[in-house]
Amino acid sequence: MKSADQKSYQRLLVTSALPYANGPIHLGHLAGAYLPADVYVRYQRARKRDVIFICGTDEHGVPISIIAEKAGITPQQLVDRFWADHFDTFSRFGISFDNFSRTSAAIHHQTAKEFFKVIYDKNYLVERTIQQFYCTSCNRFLADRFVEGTCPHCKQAGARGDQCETCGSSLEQTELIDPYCKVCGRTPVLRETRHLFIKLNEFQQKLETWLKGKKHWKKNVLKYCRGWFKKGLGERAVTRDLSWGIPVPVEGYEDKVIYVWFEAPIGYISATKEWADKIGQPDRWQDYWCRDDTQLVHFIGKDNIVFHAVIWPAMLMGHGQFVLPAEIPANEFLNIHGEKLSTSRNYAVWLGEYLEQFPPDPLRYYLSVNAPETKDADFTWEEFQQRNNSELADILGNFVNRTLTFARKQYAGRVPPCHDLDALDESMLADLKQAPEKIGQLFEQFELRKAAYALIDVARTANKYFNDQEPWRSVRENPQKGQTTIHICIQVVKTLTVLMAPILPFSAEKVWKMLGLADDVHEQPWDGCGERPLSAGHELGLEEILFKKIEDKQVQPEIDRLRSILAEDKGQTMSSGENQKRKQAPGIVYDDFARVELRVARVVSAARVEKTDKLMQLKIDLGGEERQIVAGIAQHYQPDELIGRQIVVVANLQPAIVRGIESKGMLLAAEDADGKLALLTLDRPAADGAKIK
Ligand code: B3M
Ligand code: ZN
Repeated sequence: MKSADQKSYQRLLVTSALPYANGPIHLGHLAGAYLPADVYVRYQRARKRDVIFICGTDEHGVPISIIAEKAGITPQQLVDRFWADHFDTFSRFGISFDNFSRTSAAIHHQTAKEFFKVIYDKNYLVERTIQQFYCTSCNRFLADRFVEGTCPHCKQAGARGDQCETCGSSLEQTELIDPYCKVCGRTPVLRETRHLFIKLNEFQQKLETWLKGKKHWKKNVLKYCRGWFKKGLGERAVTRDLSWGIPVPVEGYEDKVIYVWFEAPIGYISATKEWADKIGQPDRWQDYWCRDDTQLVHFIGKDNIVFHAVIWPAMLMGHGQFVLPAEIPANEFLNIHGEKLSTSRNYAVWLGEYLEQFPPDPLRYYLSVNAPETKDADFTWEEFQQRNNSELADILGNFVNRTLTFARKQYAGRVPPCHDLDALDESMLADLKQAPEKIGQLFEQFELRKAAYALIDVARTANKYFNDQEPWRSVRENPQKGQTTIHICIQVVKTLTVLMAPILPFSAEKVWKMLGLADDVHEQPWDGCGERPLSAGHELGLEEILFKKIEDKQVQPEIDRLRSILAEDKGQTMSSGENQKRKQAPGIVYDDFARVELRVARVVSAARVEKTDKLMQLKIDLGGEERQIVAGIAQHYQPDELIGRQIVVVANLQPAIVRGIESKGMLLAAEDADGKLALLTLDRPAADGAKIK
């Protein structure tokens, strides 16, 4: 087969970056590493290539430990919850992994340990004694993000032990100014500890030579790698003093774990092994990992480039028995309404919430046609709506619908025969014949945007053909011509269905049914799909609306929600001097706290917000002032449990519009690990409106 690098391969192993199991999946995830990979794999399956698609959750590392600790649960409980959550979300979006594994699985622990041992035995690891921060109150070494402080380069507070988010520099934790323990806030002390380091320098030359063969790779990937080579690859610690992770399989190191970024990519191998076990052919994984004619393709976001394009290949070279990545299509980031996505500020579009309102395909389409391929892309709800309505509904959906409706009305729902062809027919058929190859080439080169455009273009051409042939006229004036036109239009619909299946899998299934076809559209061969008409007389199914128009009132609440977060942030932005002061020390000063006006409020009335599961609309009395707030507590309290009670609210929060309802203030509640809420109430009655200090 002809791949992007023009080599010939026998099989394909496609992976998506292993998402951390520490929070739900959002739009940025989908656009970066999952949707492009899924579309690519679906296309390759249709080309009847030997391909498997592997992923799983990344379940170790410091952030997971911290989040679990803060939630009062074990890391295992946390990752169990998010493994299930990710699995569910990806399935509902049609991300068609052949296996979705996890790095806490026994098979991964074993595979990672074996890999580590090989690298160790081959003397690629060296022991070094280093100074590391230790928190005497938490009684532990503060690995990576367990320690924060002020960045020595840009002087911003809140820089992490491994990297400063503000200026992007990668850091040694001992460089931090005013370091503090991320968990308890105390100043740590320096202690000696021993770690194993991988001698990346020994691989530099080999890596550089290898990368010279990858000239067709995306510029962003090559640029990052060259930057690393220029600085020179040094030694990197591959062990950590942590309790959560995979124990280091080397004597004297039993109480340490393997660095998460060392073992996570090995997860691609373990997940393939698990897949082979599941299909009852336990050795099959070796076909994909141990043979040179496998094309290994890693889909990732740009923040993972160095790990996949430099460190992981070095590890694989060191190990010596596995294939190296052939392609690393790394995507840039997706912004939302012009701003960087931020999960901590909830400035994100969560996929679970999206699916409460809309089907998956319109988003799959929008993120394809607007994929962050070579530069950051911007998601807006307005453009989402507009592309759904004008491209999916008015062009693609409309063509399918008008063709099938015409056939049902004029030809009793059967495919009419094809007679002599005129020039327009010939040209339509010629376009159709070329379409699979044309779109296929784009998929092959990871040009998802262009492929999505080309798909809609076929439908656009077909609409024009329909209009130009005027079948409504020929059906009376020249019946044979009318039949031929609709015969060809049905052939176009059938071809379009195969062509749309990688990007729009759910819609393709629908159209296939509308065509009266009972087999699986995802099994249809791509090659030659433009040249396989349905035979005359074939009975079509019933047509239904393929893409519903999205109305303003469906997207407006989403836009309002994002705007209110931005407005809130602006409200909280202080003058830069003040900001500077605030950022220097960990923790907040009393003035910061005093800015938040907490008050006692009495619930006067409560009612669920219609068409939502979570929202409750409350009227509250702040001691003479009555206000309305909207709160996400409807799954935890009944309205009549609340009426008359005294609760605690943030009274000076900027008003926000939630699902079209104004909310002035925010109530406080405790949230436990499985999302259950408990309202803050008073120990004994106080005056309504009383200040809380
Ligand atoms: N979990 C980082 C991320 O989700 C990391 C990827 C691992 S891929 C081996 O961005
Ligand atoms: Zn501490």
